[in-house]
Amino acid sequence: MSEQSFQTLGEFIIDKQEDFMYSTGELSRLLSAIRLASKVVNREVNKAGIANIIGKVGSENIQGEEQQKLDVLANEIFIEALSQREVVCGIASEENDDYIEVKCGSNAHLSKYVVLIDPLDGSSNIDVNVSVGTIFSIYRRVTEPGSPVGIEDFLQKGVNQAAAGYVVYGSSTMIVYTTGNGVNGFTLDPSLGTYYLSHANMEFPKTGKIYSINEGNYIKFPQGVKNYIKYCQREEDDRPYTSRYIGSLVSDFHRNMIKGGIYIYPSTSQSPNGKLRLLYECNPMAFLAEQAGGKCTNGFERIMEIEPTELHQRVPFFCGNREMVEKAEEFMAAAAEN
Ligand code: P6P
Repeated sequence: MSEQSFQTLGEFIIDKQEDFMYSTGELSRLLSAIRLASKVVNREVNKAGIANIIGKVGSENIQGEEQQKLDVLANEIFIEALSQREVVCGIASEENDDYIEVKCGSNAHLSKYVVLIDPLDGSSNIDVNVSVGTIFSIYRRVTEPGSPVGIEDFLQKGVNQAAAGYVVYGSSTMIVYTTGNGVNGFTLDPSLGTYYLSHANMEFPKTGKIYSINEGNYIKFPQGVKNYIKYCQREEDDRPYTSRYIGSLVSDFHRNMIKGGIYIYPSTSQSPNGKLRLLYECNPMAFLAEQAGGKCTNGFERIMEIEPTELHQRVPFFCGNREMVEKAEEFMAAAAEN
């Protein structure tokens, strides 16, 4: 094998441990648990078509969405990996109605972190072999160490995140994460089962020409969004922009961060708060976006400043290049004035 010039994710996590004052190594162990779980999920995603685990288990999650078999499996894999290592005291998942107090082992309750996760985002794409992702958000608990974890440990503003990231199970599998010191991407070498640093210090390009939105919902969009879409399509200056929408948030976000673009899931007449969930989709992606020089709002205010009220609450979501998000916000503000 040619000499790999990349640092492994494991080495990187240890090297960056110094970024944390009084680091106890707990966050490093937490990130390592996520790394391991992602490899197991990657194996299952890659064999989905063969292992006949495609399709639905006939159950629904709290979102009322039919759960794919892989949804359920991915959820179990991440919960198991996080629980068995006594690195978190609580877990909230898109697939679970309520949060889970981690009791495995004698010390889990002493851990200072909670994790919120969307174990397999975009899972409806699995049957058609389109990339999917895992999204995670990590907070320090606010309740007393050793006491039972409480809902207040999960209902924290995005600005309080200790770390956030995603796994994209695409043409290659990558982990992209931040601990507040920039964004770094690691690509899995499946022949070795090792992630290597492949995208150091990821940042949105200064400009972007891609807009990602489900235009099938056009008629239901707020007027400001309709006006912004028409702006993207007009033949003037550097436009028309390119429309790219995979239907998998992680994949659309990942492409836009590399090539430059904006992803919008706005409120609609049917869903006044949009579709995406604040705590385990919008906040982690917002943390990454801001750390990569981008911007993330609900069309009017910073996503990471929104005070959460419910575990599965939804918010409108505008995320990407700073200048593209600000242009979209201009159209939202102008429409709101009329
Ligand atoms: P729609 C997947 O269910 C998801 O949460 C995101 O990954 C994706 O961008 C969006 O919903 C797709 O939603 O309504 O356009 O199919």
